[in-house]
Amino acid sequence: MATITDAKIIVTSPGRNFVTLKITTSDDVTGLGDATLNGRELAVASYLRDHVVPLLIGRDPARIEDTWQYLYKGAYWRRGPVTMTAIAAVDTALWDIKGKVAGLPVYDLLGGKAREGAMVYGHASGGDVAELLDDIARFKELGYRAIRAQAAVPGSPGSYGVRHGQVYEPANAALPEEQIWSTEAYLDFAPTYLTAVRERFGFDFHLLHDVHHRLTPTEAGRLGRRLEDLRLFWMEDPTPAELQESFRQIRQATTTPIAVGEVFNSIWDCERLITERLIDYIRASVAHTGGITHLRRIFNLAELYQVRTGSHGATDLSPVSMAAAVHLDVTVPNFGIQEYMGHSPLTHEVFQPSYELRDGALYPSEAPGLGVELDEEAAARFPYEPKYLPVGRRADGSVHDW
Ligand code: GCO
Ligand code: MG
Repeated sequence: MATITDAKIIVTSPGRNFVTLKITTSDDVTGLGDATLNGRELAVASYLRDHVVPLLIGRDPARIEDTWQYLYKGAYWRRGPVTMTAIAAVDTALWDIKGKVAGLPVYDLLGGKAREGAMVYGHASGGDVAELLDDIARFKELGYRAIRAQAAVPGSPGSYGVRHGQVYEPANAALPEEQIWSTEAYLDFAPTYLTAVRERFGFDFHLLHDVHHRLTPTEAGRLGRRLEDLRLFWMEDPTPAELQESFRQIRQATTTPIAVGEVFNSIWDCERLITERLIDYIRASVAHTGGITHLRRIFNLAELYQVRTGSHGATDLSPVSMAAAVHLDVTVPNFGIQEYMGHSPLTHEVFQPSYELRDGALYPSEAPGLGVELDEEAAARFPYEPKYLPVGRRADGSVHDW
């Protein structure tokens, strides 16, 4: 039996921070797992280094499910983003190893392809409506079949999702930037620019929009109703999801499809949302939801209730978990869509994934395992830099959901 002989935590910042776990076995097979938790990176690095790595040495790398249960139940303290991101990194690295040992891509270990590629959506944005429309035209030319649209709200400098420069990167400051947000200005403006998008480009592509947890259920229901004729693919994160029951009110108010889940870390965050059909798409990710093993369980539960998948894929999910997501996406029958923001050239100096973007879809490679290489020498050239996500405030100074 092979054993785990080494597990190393690599913290690197090629354009943004990433934490990666690299597991090595006694047969010299290595596997990678993404352990990046935006703005809380070092907490996961410490959890892994101080509390997980010592438990991995000597274990059988083939026993993925047993290792998952051991780390989850064995910690006694369950769930939470730090714990579940750490478990995810171990789980993903073990699937990578299993694929390499078997000589098979991970999608084949998961039952094989149900489709060739995973349709993705790209992020179009603009400082005003004209800029947004130009950006959408650019994504359409690039072959995207699904596009998310976000524009800066006049009078609300803290608008979510507007790119400045080449890459959208909200974790941009050594201490959190504070951004002023006006729900009223947003609710007046968002329907006008989303309507302008449909008027200019028609309905032959999927249009998505992210509310980023900023509305109450009442406000979200009202927005969803106003957007119904635009036939959105989804309205994302309409309200904070700690209270799963609040989605029932949105559901009753509108037929605009609802997506949620990028901050979830366990099946228990969405069990009710799924089994009571309060949402249409579950957006949990490999990196933050306990890895391939646990995310597959969520997707399988969702399938029973006709909820489709739409995994989080922002730049803060490294190419390692993006590759894992694509392997899982092509196997699950209830796949919906995959978010894909791409990564910067600097990030690709460190991580070389072999998935391919073609005609608006990501295709996994045939390489054994996940098909991602990490250049450790390049990683060492980019030391960690503290970077925080912004904090939202209302005009009266009180804290609002960012
Ligand atoms: C998305 C997300 C991200 C998050 C980011 C936080 O839909 O892609 O909302 O942009 O804000 O992942 O770290
Ligand atoms: Mg989002």
